[in-house]
Amino acid sequence: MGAVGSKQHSRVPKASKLSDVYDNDDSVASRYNKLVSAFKSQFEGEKPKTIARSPGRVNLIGEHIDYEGYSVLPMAIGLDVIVAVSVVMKEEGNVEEDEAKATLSIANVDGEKYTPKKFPFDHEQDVDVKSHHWTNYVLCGFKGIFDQLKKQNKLESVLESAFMKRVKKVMVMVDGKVPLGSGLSSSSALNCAVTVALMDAFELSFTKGELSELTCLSERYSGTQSGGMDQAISIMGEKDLAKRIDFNPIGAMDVPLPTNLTFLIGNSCAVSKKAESAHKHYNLRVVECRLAAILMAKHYGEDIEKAKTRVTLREVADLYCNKGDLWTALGAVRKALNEGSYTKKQLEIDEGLGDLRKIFDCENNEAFNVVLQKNDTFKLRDRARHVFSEARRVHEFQKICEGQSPRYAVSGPIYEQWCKLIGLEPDVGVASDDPTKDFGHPMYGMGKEDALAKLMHLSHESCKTQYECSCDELDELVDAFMSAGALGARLTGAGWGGCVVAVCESDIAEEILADVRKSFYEKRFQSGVANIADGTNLLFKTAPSAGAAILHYDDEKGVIV
Ligand code: NG1
Repeated sequence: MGAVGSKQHSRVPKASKLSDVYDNDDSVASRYNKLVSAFKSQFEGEKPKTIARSPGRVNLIGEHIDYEGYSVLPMAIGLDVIVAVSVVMKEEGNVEEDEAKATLSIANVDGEKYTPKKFPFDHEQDVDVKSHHWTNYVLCGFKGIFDQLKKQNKLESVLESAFMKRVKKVMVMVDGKVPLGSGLSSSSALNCAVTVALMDAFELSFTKGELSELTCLSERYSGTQSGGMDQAISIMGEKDLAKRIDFNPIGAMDVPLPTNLTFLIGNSCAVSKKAESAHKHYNLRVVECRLAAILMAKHYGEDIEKAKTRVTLREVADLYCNKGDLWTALGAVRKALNEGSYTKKQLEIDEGLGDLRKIFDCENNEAFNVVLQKNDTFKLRDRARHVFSEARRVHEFQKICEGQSPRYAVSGPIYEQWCKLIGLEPDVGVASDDPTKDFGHPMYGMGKEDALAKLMHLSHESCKTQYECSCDELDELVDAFMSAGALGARLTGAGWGGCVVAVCESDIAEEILADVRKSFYEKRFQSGVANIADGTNLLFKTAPSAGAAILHYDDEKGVIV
């Protein structure tokens, strides 16, 4: 799916002044100055060669469907990670230096919380996924650059180049402002900022599309089977525009948001430890979706060995469900997959899939190996229903933003009555092989704002009940936003903690923030679950911000011009 308005062929912009990237804000300049002085004091007076930044993101709609190949609709936010890098070269003719192994030193402006580490300058080293150290994401970025060169058949020549052969040490200093474990993608912002900074420092140049793909793949070294949305929007985000991110091939299409609406972000204060809990949350869902895809392919009569090669639900829907028609796919789910859970034994023996470890190549994929070791039951129908209905909601959301009147409903009173009659759960949609397919589109006549909010609300319900990726704190925060007068609210990002995104009429945004501060946060400040000093990072208004950028660093004038 090539996208109109895609920016994947362009390069990351080189900004010469901070105002090219940030709204006027004095604190930005002092943050960059702090980065540079931390760099100099950590690395014995060395100066940065390159500085890059990449932002976090908020996903407006389209949760847990990127790894199934479906488009999602995020925007980049103002909070970002900034990285300074320098490369020291070996002195020519110095035999001792020639023989010494090159190093990669990584440090953080907040060195107490994020301790520094030194690694060999070796792109083949493993990332220690068991340690969950923050520098793992820096290593991901570092390795990804060489993977990309390999893919482009340039690895040998780059490694043999005079530049790479003379590298003595690479130094990296990081400062992150995206709250960790909050569903705003701090990990991808770090991976992307590091990748862009190292790319520039190594005198390489990849397109935004290449960077989006390579960072998606490289982040998998950290242990999660990342889908690609976070890296793509961090690299390709733009001020004032949300983006529809497509996959295979990657693309970013501009989506203008209604100007009378404001998006608000609230942190549930439940930290989602993505890497640590991947086996029972994120990676388990990736496994469940793949098993659902395999059983759907089998349902359509595919030979079992062929079915076992299917990876995503989209692949199967595109082949068998009326060229990917999502209503047809939703109908097929009801026929192909059982309600409730399947046990491993049911899948391996009754469904004839054989050893699941082989399907997921567990000998070579530790992430899937752990999922299969630690879980014995897999919910397939609910997960597939979420994926197809969420993909449908993304489509609808984009169309409404582009000015199409709200049409197809995934819920509504008439529709719900009708669903009851035919025994279908309301948010699932209508199968196109159903004779009553055209019955009722209750979003007809709805205002644009209400329709967008409704889609966000339905997305949350589906995440909560079908995909089971919400938690009590997220649900409570969604309710707090709704009671305060928001039009819609939903969890954003992977879930199981992290943030909620809400939408409201712009003129009452401040009132809503004040109300939610009272109803949700005050008791948390009192009990110590949340720190009042972090208040502005916990609850704030947001707008689409710029994506990754390289900043011109000049030691005389500083980065700030
Ligand atoms: P976060 O919120 O960053 O954990 C994760 C994935 C996305 C996407 C969302 C769910 C990574 C880096 N990101 O986001 O690709 O699948 O969950 O929609 O794994």
